[in-house]
Amino acid sequence: MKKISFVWAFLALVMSVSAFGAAPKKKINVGFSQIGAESAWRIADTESIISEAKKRPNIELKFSDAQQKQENQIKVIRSFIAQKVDVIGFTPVVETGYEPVLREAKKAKIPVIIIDRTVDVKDTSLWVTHIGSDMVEEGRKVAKFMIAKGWKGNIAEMVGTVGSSAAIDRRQGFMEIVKNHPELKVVLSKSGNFTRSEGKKVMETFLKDKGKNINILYAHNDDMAIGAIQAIEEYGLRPGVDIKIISCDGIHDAFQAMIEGKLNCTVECNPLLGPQFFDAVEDLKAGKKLPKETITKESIFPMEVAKDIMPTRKY
Ligand code: GZL
Repeated sequence: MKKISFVWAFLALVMSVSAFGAAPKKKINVGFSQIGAESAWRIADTESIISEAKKRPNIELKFSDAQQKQENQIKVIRSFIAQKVDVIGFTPVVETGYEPVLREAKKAKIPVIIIDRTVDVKDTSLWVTHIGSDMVEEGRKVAKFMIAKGWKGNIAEMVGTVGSSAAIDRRQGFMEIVKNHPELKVVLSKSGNFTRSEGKKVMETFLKDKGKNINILYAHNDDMAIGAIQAIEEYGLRPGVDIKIISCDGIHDAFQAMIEGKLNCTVECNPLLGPQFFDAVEDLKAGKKLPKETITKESIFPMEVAKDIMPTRKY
């Protein structure tokens, strides 16, 4: 008799709980380590991640800005592990040096999703999936644009952050094509670390060294190109005319510079990765199998289309 009343009491409890609404679903705790705020591209990327997390009530986001320092990223990833987050997301400042902390995450059974830049790690089991651009292809697009436009002469290359996959790949794709075109010659190459201020400083050194003998500037991102444009004008030359300029990202200020005739082309690199990142997080937690790689679709914008396209741009 006692047993039956216990069963009824238990059923009544279950019914009452469900009558007052099911117990709140456990949130998915995500720790994200962002590189920094070095460029307009990065700021747009951060905005995309944070705003997307806010749209998803089942996501609890712990967001950290590493101020472009790898040691800060490693430290905060360790703290995410200690806090036992459900998923770790990050964009590596540079390609190497993350293997130990990725092994610690794996040992703690915390899956890692990489977006944007990549890591150079043999053991690909250390992360679940990568979502980002094909930056070797972006470098190829830069070279093919120069050739299609019939550009000739001395190229100054402004490299992104040394050791980053973005800089390595954009140079690799570019050189793969240019090496077969003797009319294009890289005579200067130096890192501006993807920032506007360093881009201006590096361009000043380029101009001091080669001045009017620079025919083309290839900047690995728009922010460095915009810094370079200031230096070229202060030097007394016309950016986009005396020195042709092409860069990567496709930020708002690049479109403005193209409308003003100071930048000749920008190769798009999409920073709005928030929705794809959190879709991957939710799919992962739902037990779905994720592709190892998801490449974002991108375009190329010559100055001639800047005025028409600019109103459609989201970053
Ligand atoms: C590219 C990204 C680069 C951008 C820069 O995917 O990693 O980092 O081109 C940013 O603007 O700093």
